[in-house]
Order: sequence, then C-alpha cells, then structure tokens
Amino acid sequence: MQIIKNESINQIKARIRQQTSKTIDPQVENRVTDIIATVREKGDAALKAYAKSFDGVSLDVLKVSASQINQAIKAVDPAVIKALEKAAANIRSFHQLELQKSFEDSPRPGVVRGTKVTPLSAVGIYVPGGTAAYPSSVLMNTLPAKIAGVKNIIMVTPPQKDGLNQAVLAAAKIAGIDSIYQVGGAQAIAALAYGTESIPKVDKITGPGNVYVATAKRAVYGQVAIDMIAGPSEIGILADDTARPQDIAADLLSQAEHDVNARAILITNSEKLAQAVSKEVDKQLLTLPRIDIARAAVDSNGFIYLVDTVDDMIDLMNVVAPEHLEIQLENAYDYLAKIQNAGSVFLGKYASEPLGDYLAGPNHILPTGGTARFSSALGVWDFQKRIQYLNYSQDALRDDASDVASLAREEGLEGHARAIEVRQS
Ligand code: HSO
Ligand code: ZN
Repeated sequence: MQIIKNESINQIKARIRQQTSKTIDPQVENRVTDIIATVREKGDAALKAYAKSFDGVSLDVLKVSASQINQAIKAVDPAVIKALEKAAANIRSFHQLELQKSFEDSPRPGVVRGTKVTPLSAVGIYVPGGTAAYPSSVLMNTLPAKIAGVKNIIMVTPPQKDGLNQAVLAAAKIAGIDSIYQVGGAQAIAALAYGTESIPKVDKITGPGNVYVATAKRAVYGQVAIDMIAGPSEIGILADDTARPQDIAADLLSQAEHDVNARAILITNSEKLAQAVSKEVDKQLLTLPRIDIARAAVDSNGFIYLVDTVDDMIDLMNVVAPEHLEIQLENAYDYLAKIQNAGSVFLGKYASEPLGDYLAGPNHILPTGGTARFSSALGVWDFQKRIQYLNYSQDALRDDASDVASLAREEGLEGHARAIEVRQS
C-alpha cells in the first residue's frame, strides 16, 4: 500500500476530495432512459425480453413461488440459517430503537398541533445478482422497513442461469419479504417505479446495484423515493502504535475484497505502524481467495497517510468521511465526540468491521464516497413519513385572524385573508 508522508494536511485534504468527485456516464444514462420507457410501455413482456437478452434466462412467470422459497430454507446449511436468525434478531432489536414517534402539543387553549408518523405503504428492495447477492443485505434492507410497519415489501433480483442464490431466498423468508420477482438491472427499477401487470408499483426503492441500477434509481427519483446511491465499499482506520498491524491489514482487506474500486485508508501518526501494515497487507493478500479484486482496490485506492498528531488524524478522517470508520487508538471511545463524518464507527481493536456487516445490529447500508457528510445509515426512519395536523377552536382563530390576514395581504394573496375572515362573520 502506498504510504503518503511529508505532505501538508491541506495537500492531503485536496487529494482526498479529488478522489471522491463524481462523474456521470451519458451513454449509460441514454441506455437507462430507453429501458425505462420500454418497461413503461410494454410491462411484463419487456421484463421477460430483457431477462432473455441480458441474463440469458427464459421466464414464464416473474414471481418466485412460495415452494421455491421454502425449499431454499431447507437447502441452506443449518449453521447459516442459525446465523441469519441471530443476525435478524440483533438487527431488529437495534432498529427498534429508531422508531420515530408521533407527537402533539397545545401551545395555548383551543390550539392543537401535531405530527402523525406513518409507514410507507409499499417498498421495493433491489438485491444484486451473481457474487454480490448478499443474504446479509436482504436482512439489512428489509428489517428496518418491517419495523417501520411497511405492509408490502417486494424484492427484485436478477434471474440467474443456474438458479437464484438459495441463501438470499432464505434470508428473504426470515426477514418477512412479501413477494420476490426475478428481474434485475434498470428494468427492475423501472418496474418498481411504474408497476407492470405482475409487479406492483412501490413508494420507495432501496438497495445497492451496478451502474445501471444506480442510474435508473436516479432517473425514477421523484416518481418514487430512493434510499441513496451506494458506491463501492470503504474503510478508514485511525490507529497509533498500540494497534496490531495484522488486525489493521485484515480489516482493510475485508472491504478491499468487495470491489476493485473499494477504498481502504489508514491514517496514523506512527511510521513503524505504517510500514508494518503495508507489508502485512501484501502478505495477507497472497492467501486471500479474492486476491485479484482486493489487490486492484488496494493498488488504486489504498493509502496510508502518515501525519504528526492524533488531532490531524481525526481532522483528515472527517474529510474522508468513510463509510466505515475503525478507531484503533487507546481509549477509542473518547474520540467518538470528535467524529463529524462517517457512516458507522467501530470503536476499539475488537470491534472489527465485519461484525457490523453481518451480526451486531447496526445497519451495513451506509453512505459512501464522502456522502457521510450529509447522509446516514439506512434505518427505520427511511421507511416512515410524517403527516402534520392542526386543530383550532373558534376563539383561537379569532385571536390569530388579523395577523394571518396582514401576512396574506402583504404577499398579495387576498383569497387567503378572506378564508380566515369569512369565519369571523
Ligand atoms: N461491507 C458491505 C456490506 C457487506 N459486507 C455485505 C459483506 N456483505 C457494505 O459496505
Ligand atoms: Zn463488507
């Protein structure tokens, strides 16, 4: 891994900002616009045609049957089912704490103001195909929606020549998905946004996907809500010379193995640690099955920044705004207060990132690419919305009438003023 030293903090910040600036590919956009129009026009027939041409699978029905799902539960290793159930219980108990509550107040007699929290009615969850079909992500996407009270949760996933991932189907069952359809790519996003004969239209689409899925989500935003545009996985680690190089290297590689564009960053004040981690990454790579992916990620987006002080380390990491942040410093917990930008923080040397990916309970669907500056982990709040309400007595209206009327006339809106005044006569 490349070690960057003797650079000023401002130079490093400029470098980091440049690494995350976004670009859009107009060719992909055109293709996606075309796919969305075709799905809107031809519905299921278009989805089946795309399944044939893009995925190489002929489908009579798009919907996965209940017996297929039940069989999957039986086909999956019982140890995996047990672990999925444990993960589900932890994710549920954590996300339960996120439920927003309705509230109401009465600022003076005759006036009631409130906010009623309701779940979205229908949500679509996208699950990628191939080796990126993660049962853990099915739990992370679905359980917050369930806890919010969403009645209709639909999953879409691309058809696979050798059949759907059984563990994904099992996770869908454990999480309580209502129906699953074999459709992927931009066409799946179009189907969820506009509905087809067999796929119901939803209010919000969540879940990660490739560039076509991400571009389609952007394109249908406004017709439906979307969660976020998730980029490749990232890990940032803050460590000093009390940390073990083998732990740090392993954690960096745990995210690097996701994607050739994954980012793995260590910021330290210890030259000894920097050198040791760089060597250790090379060593551990050699026996990693996904060596090609992880090495490509580490070579292009793996950096060790060496700076003077812990304050500088934290300052820089707040600019990185990593999806996952590990703090492997003595008294890690004390630094939490200084973290301004990160998706999810792992405190201390035993809180290894994969605990959060799979089991502990916090969500693993997190802002990437520096977007942790303004957005947060997927949670129950993403599946709830709020309705405001107001109730006035006649006396209360009388008290406020002249003020409303003056503001309305100031804005040139006589009709507004009259609506208030008509009730005075
Ligand atoms: N680390 C990924 C989530 C994941 N890891 C799924 C393993 N499976 C999110 O950045
Ligand atoms: Zn992961």
